[in-house]
Amino acid sequence: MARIKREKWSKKFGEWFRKVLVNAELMDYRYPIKGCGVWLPYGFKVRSNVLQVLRNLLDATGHHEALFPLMIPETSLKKESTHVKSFEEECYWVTHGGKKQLEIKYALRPTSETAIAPMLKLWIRSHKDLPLKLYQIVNVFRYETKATRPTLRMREVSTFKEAHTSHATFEDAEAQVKEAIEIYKGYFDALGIAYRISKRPDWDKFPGALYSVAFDTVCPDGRSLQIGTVHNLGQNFSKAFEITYETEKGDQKHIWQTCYGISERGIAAMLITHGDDNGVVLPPRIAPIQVIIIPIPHKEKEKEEAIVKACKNVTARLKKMGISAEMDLRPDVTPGSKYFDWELRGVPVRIEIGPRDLENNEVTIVRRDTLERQSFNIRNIETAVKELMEKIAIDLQQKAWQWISQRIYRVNSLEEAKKLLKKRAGIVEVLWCGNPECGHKLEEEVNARVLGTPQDLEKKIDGKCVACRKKAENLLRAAIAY
Ligand code: 5CA
Ligand code: ZN
Repeated sequence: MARIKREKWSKKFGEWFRKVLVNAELMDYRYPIKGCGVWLPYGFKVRSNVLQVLRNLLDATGHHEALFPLMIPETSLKKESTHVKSFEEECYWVTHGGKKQLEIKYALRPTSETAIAPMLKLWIRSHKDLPLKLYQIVNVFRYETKATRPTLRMREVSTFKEAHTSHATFEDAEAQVKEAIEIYKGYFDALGIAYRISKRPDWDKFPGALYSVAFDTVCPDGRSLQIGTVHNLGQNFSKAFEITYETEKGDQKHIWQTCYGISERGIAAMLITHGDDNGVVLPPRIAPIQVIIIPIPHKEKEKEEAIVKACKNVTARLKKMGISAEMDLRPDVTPGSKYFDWELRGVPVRIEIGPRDLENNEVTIVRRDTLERQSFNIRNIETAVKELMEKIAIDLQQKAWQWISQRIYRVNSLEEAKKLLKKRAGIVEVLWCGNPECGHKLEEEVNARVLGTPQDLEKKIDGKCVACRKKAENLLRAAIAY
């Protein structure tokens, strides 16, 4: 792989990312339909490990995994008017069964509110059925008109985790939004991704929602990337689909709903956050292979055999500890090429064993993230590797948070904000009166996107709106967004 230096990332990271996906055998994007890609076996393992983190978080908080059909009849999709207005244009439509034209066409789900709602209507009878917290991990289809990008903007989103919850009261739905935000924090923290949490402005909320809260990260080029969203749907869908429950007193009331979704874009954010010149860098929890053990060849047969034996021994001991360790014993490949291959694939820890190491009863351990080398006594190898992996996870996360904090700017004038946005410096925060017009002023000219108001800050607002100079009510974030 032609290496792309990290200094050039600001401009070249898109190219780096496309190359690394293929070269590290994560995804092949050359499928004959634009916006569709193939998860390669190694990438699929990474994906599975990421999803395990997510499933654990959801299952531990009373969510139940289910699986709904892919096709949604147009009659269902059309029931909630704002929802359909936005998604109609983005749907792939199934119009024929064989040669016969269908009477009612089916949409390939762009998201599943309208696939789930008719079933909730059948299932939910009384307050005892609530809350009901479901999720599914499926592919969804969106005929995206913006430029598609592997894993970042797909037309077949292959890894869409959507949670859909039903509640008796507005307050319960509000509490669910808070829980969902905590779950996503835990998820992105496990992947070592840094983020900001913002309540989207009214003009950019999810179609059919009361309001939307989003997680955004910042890419190496200074553009923001929306990596997850949590929506309070209010009663919009329950009214459209007439989903009611019997209260304790015996009256019928419409349910309150929330939904929250993330996709392979989060996996992409993990790769982009930690990657470097040499390829991807995987957090140890996510890495399919956590430790790669490489023997340093020796001319003398006996010494060579002793080295291989030591490698096998170390591998077995690590495996016994539940660590995913593998040896690279390929005979005709130089150690240098082996390092290159495993660095590219992001294996967090490399162990080299050579003749000198053996003489000293030592092994050489190299961490993927910093490429630092250290010698360890072979006797303590288990503890050394365990501790190192924990340290790598913490360091990766800290580095990511440090990086993003240097790309958040608090500014006092519209000019300053626009100047920073124009050069894609990251996320800018300004004082705002709450008037959409003032928000749009920030978006105009530089083609920025308002990300919304902070949900992750203790705000003391004191000052004037950057656009109209009236009293500010809140902070407003904006960035050039992907
Ligand atoms: N029904 C709601 C919650 S499940 C929903 O569809 N929300 S969404 O439209 O905001 O999508 C959830 C997340 O999926 C987004 O925050 C974004 O990170 C990701 N996503 C959306 N469109 C794509 C796409 N075309 N390719 C990859 N990821 C996407
Ligand atoms: Zn204003």
